Amino acid sequence: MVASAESVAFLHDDGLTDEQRAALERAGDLGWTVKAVPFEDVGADSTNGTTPAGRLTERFDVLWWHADRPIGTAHPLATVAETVDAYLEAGGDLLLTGAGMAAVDALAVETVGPDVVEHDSAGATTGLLWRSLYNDHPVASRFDSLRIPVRDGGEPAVARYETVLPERGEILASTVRGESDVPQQMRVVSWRAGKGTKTGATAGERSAVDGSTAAGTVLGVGAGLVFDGSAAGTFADDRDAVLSGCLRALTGGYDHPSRPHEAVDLAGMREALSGDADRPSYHLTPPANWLNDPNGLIEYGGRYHVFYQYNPGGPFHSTIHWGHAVSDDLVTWTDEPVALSPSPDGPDRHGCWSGCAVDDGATPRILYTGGHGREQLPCLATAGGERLCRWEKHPDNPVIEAPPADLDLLETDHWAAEFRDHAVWREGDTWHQLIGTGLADAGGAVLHYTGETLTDWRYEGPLLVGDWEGAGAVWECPELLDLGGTELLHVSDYESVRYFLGERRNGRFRIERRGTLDHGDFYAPQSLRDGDRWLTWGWLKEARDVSAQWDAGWSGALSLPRELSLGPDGRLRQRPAAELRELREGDLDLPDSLALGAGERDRFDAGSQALELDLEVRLDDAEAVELSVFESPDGSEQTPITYSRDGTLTVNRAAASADDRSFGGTQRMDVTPYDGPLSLRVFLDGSVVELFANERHCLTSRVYPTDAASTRFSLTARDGRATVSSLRGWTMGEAFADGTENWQCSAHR
Ligand code: DQQ
Repeated sequence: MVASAESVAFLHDDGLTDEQRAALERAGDLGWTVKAVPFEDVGADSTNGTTPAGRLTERFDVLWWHADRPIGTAHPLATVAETVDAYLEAGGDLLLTGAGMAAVDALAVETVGPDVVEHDSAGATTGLLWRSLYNDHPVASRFDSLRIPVRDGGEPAVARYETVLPERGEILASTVRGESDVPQQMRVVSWRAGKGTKTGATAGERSAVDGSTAAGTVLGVGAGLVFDGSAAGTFADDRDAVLSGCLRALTGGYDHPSRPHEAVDLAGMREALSGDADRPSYHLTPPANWLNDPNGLIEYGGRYHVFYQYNPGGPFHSTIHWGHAVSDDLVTWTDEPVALSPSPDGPDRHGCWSGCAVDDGATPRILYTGGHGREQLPCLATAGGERLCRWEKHPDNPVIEAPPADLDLLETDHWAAEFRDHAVWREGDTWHQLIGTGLADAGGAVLHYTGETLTDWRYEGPLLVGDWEGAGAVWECPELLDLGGTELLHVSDYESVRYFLGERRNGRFRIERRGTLDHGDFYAPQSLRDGDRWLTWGWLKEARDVSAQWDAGWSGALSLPRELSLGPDGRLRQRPAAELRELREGDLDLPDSLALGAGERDRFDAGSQALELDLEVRLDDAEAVELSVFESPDGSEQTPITYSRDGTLTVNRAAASADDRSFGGTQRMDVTPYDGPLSLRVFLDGSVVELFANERHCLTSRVYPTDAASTRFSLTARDGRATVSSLRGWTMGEAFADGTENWQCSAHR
């Protein structure tokens, strides 16, 4: 705040439109001191020794431009950009409503303007979908819901971000339409302006304005606040509360957030979500917002780097960047700022999608999918330093210009050709690359390329085509792992992760065995070669709806690292990485073994929702043994894991949440062939149940207990007697306990 009285300059062209006049008057009625200021006065020459910006600073706390028609590049704010920039540099604040948010790229505050500027569609009630991360904002804190309707009619001019994110601003709210959340339509953005962002204003000029180098805030509300006529409908009070909340946020010293790759407060984001019992504590999660596939896994300079598909704009899949976490021990992790962002003018403008890292003669490089419009093509980038905090994109990206011309690749609503995700490795002097796709007349496929360098690729042919019933139309995230004589190829077919054991012969993969890597909510895994072992992480998708994810403020976790190998029987082994034992904290007080009688239940309270349980179970003459986890004291909330005589293991989620929200059905896997007892390692972590059966079969389930006291578990046998021949359990430590103490990447890189 720079003026003594809280006052607002309502900027306008020669005359006020009816809508602008109504907005101006309404703000006055709400108690704000608002003065209409024509643009020609803003840019006027100095008459009394002060600059135009100086005069604005002296008189007004906030400049407000309410643009009630879609604006072009020659809009009136652009004509006074220098003055407005200098005003912002001096600590003044700016509110842009209606289509006005589109003015930010004409000012110094932003390089990527809103990509949609239009008249909003008529129809359903429309409003703001506020991010839970910022529910202390003066707009949101007034409402007891994150969903704030502001109009019931009209087709006002609006501006919003939809396929790109502002480079410098932080999204505060998206859109709610009728009963539906539309997170992809991002309508409220906050910028910290100034701080040398541009402007012709030198430090000398700034101090001529108010003697400081403070910077103001810009709030863009491209939301269709309508003041003239009846469009606000029954939501006029809410609309007014939004306007006043915005003006209060600007005048009242609210601490506006910055984008993650600028002044990073990753620890603060994690802290803000720390009260959420559904949030895993020892699995890898994003600091907040959205995570999907693990990417670019690499051990470099003695540290493990995990990158992941990340949307800084909120907990939904869109505008994908690469998030970054680092570990020395695979157990404790440190959040690092965003490592890879779309380039507004690059082939990855609409997203940096999945890819891998390679060590190219001690230089880490990544190959990832750049999305641009309806095209997706491979892009190369090289580490810009030892800490892998940022990546220099190759100037000739994309490194493959187009998918193979002789293939009829599947075209979908989104993509001209499904063609993405990269696994790259070297054999001798030759690089090999796999890319996932779908063939229009066959099904999912893995395409094979080779090259002497990472920029020149030769198409060799399809390594494998899913031309059988049920193979899936598209295969994503293919990967080929050498398990010593036998190779493992896995693909993600939208539903699950299929793996094939076999070998390459004459450019084709010959399948000897096949299976499913994990029978639950596990997708798009990627692996890291660590010495002589393979470690694999997968994305643990949420099993709850878009709105529940929005409310939580975060979405997605990675599985525990799994060691993949081949057993002496030629079958796949999957075990949790040995290092995870270091996460064990408290030893649970449990009997070494248990005899389970039919109809009897042995109950235990672990006092925590972050646990590991290890047990070995013999069915004796029982039909099944049930281990019920995340159980509430009265048993109304519980997730039963059942091992049955027919050789199946199921996770039943019908009663996982006591409040009638039941997300997902029963998940099942076959745990045969095995003729001895079942050995089960169970990792429970907030909303994750990750199961390893007989070190071979995995099932990861997402469940959402509502009761903080659902920390109990119980065991029972059905239709006979069974034996738990060993039973141990531990409470587990935290993966991100250190905050940013071990930070490698500074906020300003
Ligand atoms: N997720 C990425 C794609 C990949 C998919 C986009 C798999 O590259 O095909 O975020 O989850």
